[in-house]
Amino acid sequence: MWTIWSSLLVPSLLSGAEASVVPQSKFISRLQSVSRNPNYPLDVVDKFEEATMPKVEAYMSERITSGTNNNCTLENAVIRQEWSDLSEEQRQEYVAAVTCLTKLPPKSDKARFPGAMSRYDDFVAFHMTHAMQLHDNYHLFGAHKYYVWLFEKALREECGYTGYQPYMNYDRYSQDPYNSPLLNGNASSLGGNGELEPTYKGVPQPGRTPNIIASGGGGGCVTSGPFSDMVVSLGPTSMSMGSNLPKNPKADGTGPNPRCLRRDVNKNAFMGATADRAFSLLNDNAEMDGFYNQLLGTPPPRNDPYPWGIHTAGHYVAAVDPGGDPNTSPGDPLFYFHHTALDRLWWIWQMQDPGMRLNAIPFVNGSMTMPGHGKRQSKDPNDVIVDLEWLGPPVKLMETHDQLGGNGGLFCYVYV
Ligand SMILES: [Cu+2]
Repeated sequence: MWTIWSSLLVPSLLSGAEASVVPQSKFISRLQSVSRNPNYPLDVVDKFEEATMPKVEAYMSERITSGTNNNCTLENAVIRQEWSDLSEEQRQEYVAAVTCLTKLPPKSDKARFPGAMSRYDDFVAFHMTHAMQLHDNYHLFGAHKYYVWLFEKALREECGYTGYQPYMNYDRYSQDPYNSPLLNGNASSLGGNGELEPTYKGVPQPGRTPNIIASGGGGGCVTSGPFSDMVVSLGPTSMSMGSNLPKNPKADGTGPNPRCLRRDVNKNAFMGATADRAFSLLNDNAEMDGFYNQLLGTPPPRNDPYPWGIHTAGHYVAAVDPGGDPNTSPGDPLFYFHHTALDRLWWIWQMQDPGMRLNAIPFVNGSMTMPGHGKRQSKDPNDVIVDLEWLGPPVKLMETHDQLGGNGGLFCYVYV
């Protein structure tokens, strides 16, 4: 396959004699041997990611020299891949592992979460009761990195999954999400669209023009593919965007409320997270505050038909219930694909200048926080602990910023 790496080799090849001994690191060879879906040529972000890998190598060799890599190396780091780059068998193995997690008994407190039916729901239960904390300016990146990593760990250790958490490259699906390997409703997809729910209009976006992510024609129960028989129990909460949903017996949504998974596969949302937008996010922001604001779409972009920001866009590519409820959003397995995609973008951004960016946190001086979740904060980030309680042991915030040796070396992964 033609890649930036192979193009780097060309001048040496042309120069003759030493062509056969052009050094290529084991890491680069390893990444090049990862299979790719030929239907999706590398986009501008994929190429940017490839071009970043020599920086990652330089950075890791410094870590190894200084003895701070916690045994993580680029030879033993695991590789997270895009959904369509996995084989159909690998995709089905992932789906089977998630389904397995929805059948294992919960470990969360039964009295507090009578609606949590499974190990899968343990994660939803945490997110729905800690949404404010998880989305403040300290936690948005690091806490979600840890949260997704713990989910991946549960899939592997409790359900025998042999792969790693996939991400979604929104751009691959933005032109025709309905027929995409992600959402076409085949056995190797994450399930299909919801049925038409005429009262579902979309996701209001007050303050933006347009001021709604208009419905893509779904909004009701998913009827095809994996998760069409998923039983959603927790929620909805007061923040739900769904329409015609059965009410939860408990006011905070923690009671049992068995119902179908509802979706609206939505091109208007996908279009807000295309590769050109992700590239601008990565390339136009040397400072964390700018990266964070642009990711969240604040201030709202003008003269843009899809002015959502990639974070919001990615949440609504198919979400209604529970995926469209900011509290219970991990109740739709797509959540993990979205937050893994954001984790990848964050990592690529960090690795442009690890010395400056690895530990960067937005708005440390506390003048602003994520809109709608704002209370002033001015803690020293080194004092912040990410405590996911029943999901895993507490970790220092700065440990969650480092996917190549962080969390005592338990984090050790790259993206391709
Ligand atoms: Cu979240």
